[in-house]
This record gives sequence, structure tokens and C-alpha cells, in this order.
Amino acid sequence: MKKLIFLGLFIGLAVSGQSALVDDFESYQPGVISQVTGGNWVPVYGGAGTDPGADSTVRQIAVDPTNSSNRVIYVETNNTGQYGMYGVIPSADAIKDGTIGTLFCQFYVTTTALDQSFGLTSIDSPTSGGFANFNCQVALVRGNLLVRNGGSSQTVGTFQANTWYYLWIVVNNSSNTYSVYIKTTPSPATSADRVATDFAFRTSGTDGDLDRFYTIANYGSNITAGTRLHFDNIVTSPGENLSVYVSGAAFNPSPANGATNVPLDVVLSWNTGVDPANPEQVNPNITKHYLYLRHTEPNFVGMTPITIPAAGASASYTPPALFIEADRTYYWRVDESINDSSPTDPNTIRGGVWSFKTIPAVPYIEEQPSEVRVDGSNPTPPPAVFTVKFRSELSAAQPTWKKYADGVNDTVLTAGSKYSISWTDTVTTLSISNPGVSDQGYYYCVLTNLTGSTTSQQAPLIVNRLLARQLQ
Ligand SMILES: [Ca+2]
Ligand SMILES: [Ca+2]
Ligand SMILES: [Ca+2]
Repeated sequence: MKKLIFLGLFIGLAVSGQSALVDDFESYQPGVISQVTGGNWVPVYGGAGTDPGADSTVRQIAVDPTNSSNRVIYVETNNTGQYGMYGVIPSADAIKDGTIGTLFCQFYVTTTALDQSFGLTSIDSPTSGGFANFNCQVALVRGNLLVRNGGSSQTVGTFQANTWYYLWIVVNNSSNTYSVYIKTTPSPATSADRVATDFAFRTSGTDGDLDRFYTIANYGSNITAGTRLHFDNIVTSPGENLSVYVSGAAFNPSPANGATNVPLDVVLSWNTGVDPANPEQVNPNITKHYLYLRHTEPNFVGMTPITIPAAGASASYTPPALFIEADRTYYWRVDESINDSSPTDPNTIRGGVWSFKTIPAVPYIEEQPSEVRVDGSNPTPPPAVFTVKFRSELSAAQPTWKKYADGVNDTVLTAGSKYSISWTDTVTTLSISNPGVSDQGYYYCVLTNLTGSTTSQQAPLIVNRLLARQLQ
């Protein structure tokens, strides 16, 4: 989990002290949390219904459904058991017993047909006990927003699907009470956004430092299996801090995160991080970009970044000739230097890890051949034409067209009076003259370059015949 201190990256920081990004999920590869978060996020089973298992796909790091260059975490209900997860808040960033502190997070659901709670607990390993572990508990229950007040939950509003919510839990860990603020626009909360005021900790919770973000999904009637509750940008602050988290990191990568078939002459580009004090604008204090790029692993261990001067809203980098190779997955990351901060300076804003996969070394097919139908009643039918579009980046590809027919198997077609074959660097066609019943079958193409071969799908040639003559 990140321990980056985002000092000064908050709008209207209301108190002295440092806000801390607990997690924005950008440093993980997508996948099941038990396998990709290095123990920062831990699956839990609440003890009721069926345990989906720690390695179940119900809890994942995933791409933000609204922004392909952002990563988030989710719990998906399967409506058969009570389960969830917790994230470790580093001790220095916990809301300490006897102090006031704020938890900020964002959430997003795919339908409102769920029953899932999230919030804070002091229990270090809340792997059993389910809902009773919460100190501070916000619940999303079939469209209603609830907040726990001591021994019972109170409905304080509603929520919608397919909307990112910004939520603050301001905790008084002396009086063991908390207030909740929620809104849908990325601007600081005000008293108008407060839905719960000084609610008591859940009575069964254990008092102490609030040092785990915790979420548990329930099961029951009117819950839709497959509903996902996503979280992003979990931040703690000392005192009351009603600002929205602004990462300030580079964003909008090209190639898009996860792009495939990327050409070897790719140019990397991105947008410069925004000004946390004015998120509509580029951060004027970003003076350099530090670019990390490699194909062996996504953590850039031991790498010295490439330094690129920052100038304006975007930047780009052209890798040297022959650097980018076919058939590889590349990882890259852009960190933003604040007033020439060094790559390891905590003021440098670390970016998310992006990846792309380059073109295969063998030819690859961009458009498969399509079925051809021939009018059997036409004594002089036009040629039947099959087309395959392809790319072969590393060396020229040659096509071999073949026919498959039941009982005959695969026949290599040679140019002559029946077949004509043409090709360029990107397209090949097979033309069959005077197509008739004996030409019925499946046609396909094998493209071969210096590295290897790729075979297209098979496309049928069908002769339509009049099956019955209508009586006069
Ligand atoms: Ca994120
Ligand atoms: Ca604890
Ligand atoms: Ca307390």
C-alpha cells in the first residue's frame, strides 16, 4: 500500500497535519486481490452463507468502469454468502484513539440491488464477525443509504447506480462518534452534504485506533448477483478534512492502458497532472516528467527514469529505434516532478502503472474472410471473391489459400484458370471463376512471414439451388 504523503495536495486543508493516500489502486495489476495486492487487501468471510474462498474472483483490482486509465477495487456480490475484505491503513495514517480524523473515499455501484457496508474498524484482522466488526459503518441497502448509530442503522438518504460518490467520515475518536458527508460532484463537502451528525460507533465494535478500511457484503432477497461495489482514492487526514482527493498524477496515457497490437514505432504520450488547487488547470509546478519503461516487470526495480521537461498540458516520448520489440508487454509509468524534485523525493507525484502489448511477430489478421453465396440459376455467375486483411510488421507475408471440403480435406489452391490469387502488404484475395456446385466448401488463407504463420478463419462458399419447381 502506498505511503505517499500528499502534503499540500488537498483543496482547503482545514487543519495542520498530513493527509495520506491509503490507496488509489494504481500500483497494482488487475486481478484477484489475494494475488495482486501483496497483502495490502485481505479477503474476509463474515461467517454466514457460503464462503466464496480467498482466491474467488469476487474481489478484484479492476479498470474503472468510467475511465479506462484508472484502477479501482471492487467486491462483487454473488448473493450466496457474507464476505468482503479489508485494507490496512498504515499506523501513522490511522485515525488514532482520542483524536479527530477523516476518512475520504469514492464509491460506485453497478446496480442498487445490493446490501453492502463499508467503513472503519479498529480490529487488525477482522476475518470473522462480519458486520459486528464495524466502528463506523455506512451501508448501501437496495437503493437506501444507511449509517449505523450505535445499536441500529438509520436510513439517511438514497443512492444511484453508475455514479461516483465522494464520501467523508469525520471521526471523533474521543467521544467515539462520527459524521458522514456525501455528494456526487468533486468539490469540498459542506454542511449541506452532511447526512449523519455525531452518530455513535457501532456498540459491538472495539474502541481503539481506526486502522482498517473494511467492507462486507450481505446476501438475501432482492439482491442482484454480479453487482459490484467499487472503491477508489481512500485517504485519511488528521482533523476534519472535507476536501476531495486530487491525485495530481499524469493521466490519459496513449497507448491506452492495456492496448494490444501496438506498433513498434509507438510514441508514448500522456496528460500532465492537474493543479490540486485548481483541478481544471495543469499544475504549473510540474517541471519534469520521469518516465519508466520496461517489459520485464512493472515495478521498475533499480531503474533510472528518463527525464522529460514538462511544457504544457501534455508530453510525449519516442522510444529509440529497435527498442520496442514484438510480442511483448511493456509497462510504463510517469512521475511528475514538482519544482525539480528528484525521482525519489516524496514531493514527486507517482503515477499509475500502465501497460500495452506490441504486435505479434507473426502476421496477424485484421479482417477475416466472409461467406460468399452464388446464384446457382445464373449460367455465368461472377467470380466468388474471398478477402483477408492482415498486417505483418517485421517481414513481408505471403498468402497460401486453401480449400477445405468434407471428405477431401485441405487442398492448396494454385493460380490458374480456376483460381487467381493476389496480395499486397496488407490484403490478399482469392477469386474463383465460374463458381458452381463443385466449388462448394470452406476457404481460408495461411499467411507466412519470416517468423511464422497465422491461419485465417474458414469462410464457406454456398451455391443457392432451386429446391422445388413450383407447379403452374
Ligand atoms: Ca484509482
Ligand atoms: Ca487496530
Ligand atoms: Ca476512541
